[in-house]
Amino acid sequence: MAKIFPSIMCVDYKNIVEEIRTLEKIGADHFHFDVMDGHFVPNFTLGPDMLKTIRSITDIPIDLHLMVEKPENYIDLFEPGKDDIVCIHQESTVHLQKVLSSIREKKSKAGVALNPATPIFMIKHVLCDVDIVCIMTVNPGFAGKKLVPETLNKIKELKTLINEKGLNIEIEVDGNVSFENAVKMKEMGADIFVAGTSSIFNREIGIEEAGKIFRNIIG
Ligand code: S6P
Ligand code: MG
Repeated sequence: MAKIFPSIMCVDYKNIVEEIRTLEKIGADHFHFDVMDGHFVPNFTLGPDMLKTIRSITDIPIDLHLMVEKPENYIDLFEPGKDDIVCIHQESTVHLQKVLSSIREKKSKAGVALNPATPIFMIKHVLCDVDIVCIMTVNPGFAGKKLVPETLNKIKELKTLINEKGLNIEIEVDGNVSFENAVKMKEMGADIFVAGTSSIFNREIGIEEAGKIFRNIIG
């Protein structure tokens, strides 16, 4: 079954507890937690203290998306657990294999993310070190950005590679995963859908109703 990872960055912080309860109700599988450092991407978002707060509100595991340079220096700050995913960018460290294997040594799930311009072959030799590959379908840094259409072909290319090699890797898509785009992403082979302002945080529909629509679409 496809998985929904609501993006915590898109929550209304004035009503955070209530919104998290609604997200639990619609069947959130993990909470997607975006971390930005103002260098790797031109923005700042959530940090370790905020993550502690989220963990005090819910037991749903975390999908930690580190959009930071040299993620190896910051992973421990977030105290990842065994059900959590730690996702680092291929472009963010020169020691990709080492950092990915260190995440697994800590017993968390290892994820690698790719910016839209980064080809799939850049991670070919670390596929045995990851549980999840996150295809960024927008340029990272902000919610509410437009899909980069070529990234749809990357999902398909990756799916083919995973099948050929018989690997047990889930494909996550992050960025402008609207109801309409989610259909195309699923067709290409996506398993995990990061839900942001384009879908479940559509304030006109409301989280609960949008969550039902989204679940029906991705199956
Ligand atoms: C973007 C970040 C994402 C956003 C998500 C928002 O840099 O990594 O996880 O939170 O993409 O979703 P939407 O539907 O507003 O694009
Ligand atoms: Mg993200």
